[in-house]
This record gives sequence, structure tokens and C-alpha cells, in this order.
Amino acid sequence: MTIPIDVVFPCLNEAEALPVLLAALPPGYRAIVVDNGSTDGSADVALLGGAVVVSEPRRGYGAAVHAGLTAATSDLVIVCDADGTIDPAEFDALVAPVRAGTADLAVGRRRPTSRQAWPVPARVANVVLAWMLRSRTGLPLRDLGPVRATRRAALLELEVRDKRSGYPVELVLRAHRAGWRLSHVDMAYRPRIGRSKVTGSLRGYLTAVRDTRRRLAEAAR
Ligand SMILES: Nc1nc2c(ncn2[C@@H]2O[C@H](COP(=O)(O)OP(=O)(O)O)[C@@H](O)[C@H]2O)c(=O)[nH]1
Ligand SMILES: [Mg+2]
Repeated sequence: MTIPIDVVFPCLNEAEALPVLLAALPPGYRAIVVDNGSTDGSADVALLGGAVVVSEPRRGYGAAVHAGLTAATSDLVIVCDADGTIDPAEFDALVAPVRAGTADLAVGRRRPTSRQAWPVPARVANVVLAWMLRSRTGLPLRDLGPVRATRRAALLELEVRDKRSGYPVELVLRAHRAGWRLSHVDMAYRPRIGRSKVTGSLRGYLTAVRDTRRRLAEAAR
């Protein structure tokens, strides 16, 4: 029997999305849901759905991702939003370049399935951010998507420190410094189930902009 690939799902109040998401997980993957202080019963829903549940009381996307990576045991890992935007049926395609050794980091490039799937302000911010990171690193980054695959030990060795929404930017900057090869995999991006915590809420959006700026400024020093 082959060892399943761990999929880390950072989760803050995603009780609505989790049943659909976990039921869609193909064979060969194990879900690790990192409950980040949810108040909507996400942890119970995740357990019912067959996931391993890890509890991370410290709020923030980066804190949740890190806790999940620490609990994971597989060689290859996927980190994916727990909001139902990504179809786990596409995980095999995402993992393929890392498995084949042609990339160290595979990032899902979002292909929205409808206009509602990806709000315009979030799309614009993402284009600008991807351009900034591209020009800084030379990496072929087009989208800082909500799903990525890599090797767990290598990722932990990068020592990404951001505990909040600056995590993906810091990851790309550190990956570049470590000489990683990045590859994009097109993935359908569906409207999220439930309310957005980052780009869909003003508070989350402003925090994301601030965290991201900080990481970029640090890298420029
Ligand atoms: N913003 C935020 N998201 C968290 C946190 N902990 C876990 N998450 C999860 O991180 C993922 C990203 O958030 P999401 O609302 O989808 O952001 P969006 O994709 O920009 O709309 C989701 O699966 C959240 O449930 C946290 O403390 N803050
Ligand atoms: Mg999301």
C-alpha cells in the first residue's frame, strides 16, 4: 500500500464547506484539518468527514498551515483552502510536477468557473502581487493561489515565519532564495462555500495587504 499524501486544510469556520470538500478527496490523500478557533463546529464536522483534526489556537493562516505541516507525516504535502473553491479531484495534477522532480513547488493557477468565484478587487490585488514577486525573484509566478504542493521536509526547512496572511508571499521569497523551481498548474476556481475570511472581508483584506507589504519590504532590505 502506498502512503497517502497529507493535505493540510487551514480552517476558520468552514463547517459548511467541509462535508463537500472531504467527500471529494480522492483515494491516496489524507485530510488534516487545522481548526483555528472555529466557533461553528468545524472540528466536529471535519472528524465526521474522516479528517485528522489538529487544533491551533493561535489565529492566522500561517499559524494554521504551520501546525498542519508539523502534524503531517507524508513526504509530499498539499496545502489547500478549506472553502470549497478547489476540487480535490485535481490534486493528482497538482502534485505531478513535484513528484516527477520537475518542480520543487507547484502552485495552483486559478481558472475561475464563474464571475462570482473571484471578486474583482481580489483579482487585481493578486495580479499586482504576482507581478511584484515575479520582477523581484524571476520566478514564473502568475497567481499566488490558495493551493500548493511541495515536499514537507523541504518546506519546513525554509522556516517561513509569518503567522498570518503574509505566509504565501514569504514562502515564495524564501523558496526563491533557496533556489526552488516553481511551476503552475491550472485549476478550476469555484465560488467559495460560506463567507471569506481574507479577501472577501474588509478587515481580512486590509490585514492581508499589510502583512504582504511587510514581507516584501523585509525582502527588499
Ligand atoms: N484569514 C484567516 N483564514 C484562516 C485562519 N485560519 C484558518 N484560515 C483558513 O485559511 C483559508 C483562507 O481563507 P479564505 O477565507 O478562503 O480567504 P480567501 O481565499 O482570500 O477568500 C480558509 O480555508 C480559512 O478557513 C485565520 O486565522 N485567518
Ligand atoms: Mg479561499
